[in-house]
Amino acid sequence: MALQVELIPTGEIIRVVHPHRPCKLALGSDGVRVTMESGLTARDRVGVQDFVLLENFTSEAAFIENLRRRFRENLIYTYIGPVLVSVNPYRDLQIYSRQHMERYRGVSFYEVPPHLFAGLTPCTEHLRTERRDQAVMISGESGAGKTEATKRLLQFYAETCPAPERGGAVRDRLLQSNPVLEAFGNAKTLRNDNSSRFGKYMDVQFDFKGAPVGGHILSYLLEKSRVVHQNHGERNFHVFYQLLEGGEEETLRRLGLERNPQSYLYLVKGQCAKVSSINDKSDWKVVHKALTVIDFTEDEVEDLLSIVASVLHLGNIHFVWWCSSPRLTPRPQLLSPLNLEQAAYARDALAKAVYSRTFSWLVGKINRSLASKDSDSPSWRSTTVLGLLDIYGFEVFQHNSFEQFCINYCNEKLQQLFIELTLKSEQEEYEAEGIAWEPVLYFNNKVICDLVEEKFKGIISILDEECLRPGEATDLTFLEKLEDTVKHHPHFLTHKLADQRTRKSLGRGEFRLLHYAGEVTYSVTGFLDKNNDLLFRNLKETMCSSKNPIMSQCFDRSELSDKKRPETVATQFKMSLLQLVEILQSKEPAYVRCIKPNDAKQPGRFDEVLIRHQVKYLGLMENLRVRRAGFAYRRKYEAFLQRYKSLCPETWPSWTGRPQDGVAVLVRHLGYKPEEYKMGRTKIFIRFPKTLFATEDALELRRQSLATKIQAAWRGFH
Ligand code: AD9
Ligand code: MG
Repeated sequence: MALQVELIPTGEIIRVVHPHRPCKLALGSDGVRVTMESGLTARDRVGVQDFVLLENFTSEAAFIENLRRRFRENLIYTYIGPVLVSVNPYRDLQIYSRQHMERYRGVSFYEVPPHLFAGLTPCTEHLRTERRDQAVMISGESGAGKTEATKRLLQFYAETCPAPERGGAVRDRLLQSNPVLEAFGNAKTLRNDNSSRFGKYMDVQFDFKGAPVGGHILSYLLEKSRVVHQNHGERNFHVFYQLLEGGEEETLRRLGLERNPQSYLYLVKGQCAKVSSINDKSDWKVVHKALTVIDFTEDEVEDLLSIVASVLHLGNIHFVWWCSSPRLTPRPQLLSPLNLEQAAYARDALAKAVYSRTFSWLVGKINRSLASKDSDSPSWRSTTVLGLLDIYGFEVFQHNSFEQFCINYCNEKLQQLFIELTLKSEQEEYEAEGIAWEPVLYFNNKVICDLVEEKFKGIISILDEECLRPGEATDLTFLEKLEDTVKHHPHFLTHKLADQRTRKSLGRGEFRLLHYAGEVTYSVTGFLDKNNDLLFRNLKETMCSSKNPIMSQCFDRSELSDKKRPETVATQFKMSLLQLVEILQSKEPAYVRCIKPNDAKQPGRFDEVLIRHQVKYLGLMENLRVRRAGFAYRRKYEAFLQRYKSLCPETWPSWTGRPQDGVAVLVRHLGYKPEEYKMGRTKIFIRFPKTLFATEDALELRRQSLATKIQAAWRGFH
C-alpha cells in the first residue's frame, strides 16, 4: 500500500495517512507507538471518505451526518464514486499550497484522502496518457464555491504542468483572464460578495507534453439588468467601484468622474458601495495589470475605461420634459413623443446594451489573446482539451423573474446531462467488466426540460410567439397562452389552474415550475421586454457612429440594415445551452458538486436544513443510488492485491501470478461469500461496505501487531 508519511512540526510524531484509517506512529524514547487518533475509529470520527461506503446508503440522514462529521474535522471533500462533493469552509484551510499540488500530482485518486486536486488528477493523466478531452463540471448554488474551485484547479494545472516549449505566456494569460472577467462579470449579491453574474465555460488546450498552449472561453447570459438596478444590499459589477476607488486622479479627471460612488445613480440603488470583504483599490491594481498581460494596449485600456465611465454618466441623465423617438416609417421620418418613463427606459436599455456588448467584446479579446499562436505547428495538432464549467447555480428568491427562469432552465439541462452521463458510465463499466447491470429507478428531469424548450409547445416558444405581436401582447397575455397550452403538465401551475389549497400562495401574474430541485414561482412581469431586448433604432445608429473603437466593433452598421428579426434572448440562450451540452457530451466528464454550509458566509457553521435542501436538488442521493446500484465498491485487481496482500500467506509478501488470480486466492482466504462480491474483467466488485470494512479492520489489526513487534525489537536494540 502507498502510505503517505508526513512529519508533524514537533519533529517527533509521524502521521501516516491512508484512505480509511488515519493513525499515528510516535517515535518516542521508549520506542515506536502506533495509535489511532483519539479512542474512536477513524470512521466514527471523520466519517467515510466515499459515500458509497455508507452502510445505510439510502438514508439522507446518514448522508448528512457523514458530511457533518467530515466538515467538523475540516475535511471538506468527500466522494460519491468519481464525483467530488465539496462543502465551502468559508476559511482558508491552507490546502491548496504548492506542497499540496505536488502531493496530489499524478496520484491515483483512491490512494490519498479526497481533494479537489486528487479527484481531478485523472483528468490530466487521461490527457497525457489517453489523449481524451475532459470536462470538469462544477455546480452548486450561489456562494457554494464553484468559482473558487475553478480558480484553484486552473492554478493547479498551470503550476504543475511541464513548461511549454514556446508561448509560456499562455499560462499567465489563462490565470490573468480571471480577475478581468470577474471585475466585469461579478458583483456583490446578498448570497455572495463575489457572485458570478454570467456563466463561463473555459477550454484549456494542452500540447502533447501536457503544457498549456491555448485556451478559449464561452460566456453565457450576463445579468445585464444589474447595470441599471441593484436590490438592497447588492452592488453593481465590481469594475465600477474599482475604477472609482483605484483609478489615478488624472484618469478620473480625464473621464470626468468623481471618486465618490454616491455621485452615480447606477451605484446607489443597493446602498452598499463599501463591502468589508472587498478591497476595490487593490483589486483595481490587479485588474489593471492583468489587462496588460492579456494584450491590452494603453489605448485599448483607455477606450475600455471610457465605456465604463460613460455608463455611469448615462445613469445620471435626468429627463425633465417630453423626448421623442423616430417612428419606423418611410421618409419623411416621424417623431413619436416619449414620456418620462419611456425616456428613462430607453436610457437604461442603452446602458445595458453598451455594458453587455462590451463584456462580450472583452471575452472575444481574451480569446484572441489565449488563442494558440502556433496553430500550424505539430504541437497544436496534438492538443488535448480540458474544459472547466463554472455556471450559475439554481436560484430561488422571494421574487423570481426572467433571469431566474433562464438560470434554472440551464440547471435543468445540466442535471439531465449529469444523470445521463453518470448512468451511462455506470452501465458501460458493468458491460466492460462483464457484470450484469441491474436497472436503477431514478427521476428523469427531461420532462421539465421539454416543458421549457420544446418546439411550439414549450414555454420559450410561447414567449417568442408573444414577442412577435408588439403592441398587442403583454406579459399577461403570455401567461394566458401558457395556461392554455401547458395546462395539463404536471410540473406547471398558475393561479387559475391551482386548487383552493395552493391558490393562496400563487399571485395572478405568476406561474410556478416544479423543478427537479424544488418549486419556483416566477412573476411574468418584464418577461416580454427582457426576451425582446430591443434598443431604439436611433440609439443604435448613434452608437454605430461612435469614435470609440470598441463601441464601433460592438455596434455594427450591418445590424441597422438587417431586416431579419434578431433571435430573442431566451432562444439565443437555449441554442447556446444546446451547444454547451454537445461540447460536454463529447468529453470525458468529471464532476464537482459544491455545497454551501450556511447563509451567513461563516466558517464552522453547518446549517442542516440548508444543506439537506442542496443534497436534494443536486441529486446527490440519486447519484449515490446509481453508484450503489449493485456494488458499493470496486477496485482494480492490482490495487486491491497491493493493499491487502499481507492478509494472506499465499499472496504475501508477493504474488507472482495474474493479479486476478491473486485476488481470488486472497478473498477465499478472507472468507468472502459468493453473494458478497463479483470478479469482473479487470476489477473486483464488492457488494456491501461491511465486507470491505471487515477487510480494512483485519489490515489494521495486522498493522497493530506489526507495530508491537517493531516496538519489542526497538527495546531489544536499546
Ligand atoms: V456564484 O453562483 O458565482 O454566486 P460560487 O461561484 O459558487 O457562487 P464562490 O466560489 O464565489 O461561490 O465562493 C464564495 C466565497 O466562499 C468565496 O469568495 C470564498 O470567500 C469562499 N470559499 C469558497 N470556496 C472556498 C474554499 N475552498 N476555501 C475557502 C472558500 N473559502
Ligand atoms: Mg461564481
